[in-house]
Amino acid sequence: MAQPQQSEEAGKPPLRVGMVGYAFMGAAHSQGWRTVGRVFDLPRRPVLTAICGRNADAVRRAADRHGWAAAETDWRTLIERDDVDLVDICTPGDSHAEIAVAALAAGKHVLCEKPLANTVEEAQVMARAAEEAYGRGQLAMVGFNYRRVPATALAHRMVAEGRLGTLRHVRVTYLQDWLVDPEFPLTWRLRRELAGSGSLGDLGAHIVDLAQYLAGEPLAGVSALTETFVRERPLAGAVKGLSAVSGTGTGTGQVTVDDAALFTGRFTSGALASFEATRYATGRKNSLRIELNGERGSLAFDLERLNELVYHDGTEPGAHAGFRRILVTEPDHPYLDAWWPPGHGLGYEHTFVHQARDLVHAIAEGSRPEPSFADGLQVQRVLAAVEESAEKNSVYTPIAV
Ligand code: SOE
Repeated sequence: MAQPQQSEEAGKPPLRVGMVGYAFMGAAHSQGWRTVGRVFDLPRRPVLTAICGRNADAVRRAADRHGWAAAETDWRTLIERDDVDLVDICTPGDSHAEIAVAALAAGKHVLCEKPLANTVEEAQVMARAAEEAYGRGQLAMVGFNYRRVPATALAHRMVAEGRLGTLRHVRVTYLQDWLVDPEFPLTWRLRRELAGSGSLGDLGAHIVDLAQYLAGEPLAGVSALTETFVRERPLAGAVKGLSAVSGTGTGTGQVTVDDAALFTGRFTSGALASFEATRYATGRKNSLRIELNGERGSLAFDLERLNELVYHDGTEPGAHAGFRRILVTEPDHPYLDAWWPPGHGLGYEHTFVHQARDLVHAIAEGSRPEPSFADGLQVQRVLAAVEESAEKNSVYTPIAV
């Protein structure tokens, strides 16, 4: 039996975590919880108390592999444990609402993977439950981890400081290619009843949240196209990497979600945005790129070069002006004071460490973590407007408030 992972700050009061789910996001979040207390000076000591999954053998192996002290096979048991303070939900979207609402009712703090839910209605119920729980001192966060890349956090700081001036454009793409092979099986991410949507909710949710976070304002409306390129896929087949869940059964099944979504948007300030989310960008593995253009300058970020932020200071005289690369590894850059000396970069996994750090501090201080469930609900409303617009041949669709 693995011992509870303890940070070196053993004197601090524990924050005992119970996780539901143990696939890709379960592994990434586990890494965050295991590492955060060893890097950051935290007010509470994260303890990996229990992990939950339906398959007893698989979740036992996951507990041993990822350092969880106990394994459960029923999330209802997990959320009732009196040695769990925080429930971390790393399951497909169809279970987010039920687990989060029950965990909040059981007196727990909650971290829920993105997208918050599979529908606006579910997200509304979750946001209401989080607001009521806040009154009881319980906190809830949704896991839009790309806000916690030091370079995007620096971009947010620079936009908020006014370095870009009035914002005119945000253009953001999130490109993957794991569905290009039509023989890739019909896993849960391709079934609406489990995933809620396809690229739109999986990748589009990230870029909508990131665009609104960096712009510092919500979208007011969108015009959209979506497409499902391969509508039928094999039910069975082993898959590697993204989803360990192989399909089951023989023959083929219907893909019931979008494969790609392209949409434009208008922010409340009038700034314009363009978005692309696809799993068919052959050769692009996990390519998230964003650029913001303002009256006084521009910023650009590429997840494939995540230790860098490209900045153009439009106030520089023409002879010296140009895009320059900021290496985001200095101690006064977000999160970096706890890591390595300048020039020693970080990676994708560290966004989950930073997510855990910020949540632990919010819980210790009793302050609302960001992004909140209300932020997650707003993203859900944008996704719903995208689908509504796409169904009406890209008619501009306002975002319901
Ligand atoms: C999809 O392939 C995925 O795993 C997303 O679900 C994650 O949120 C993203 O961080 C990586 O890609």
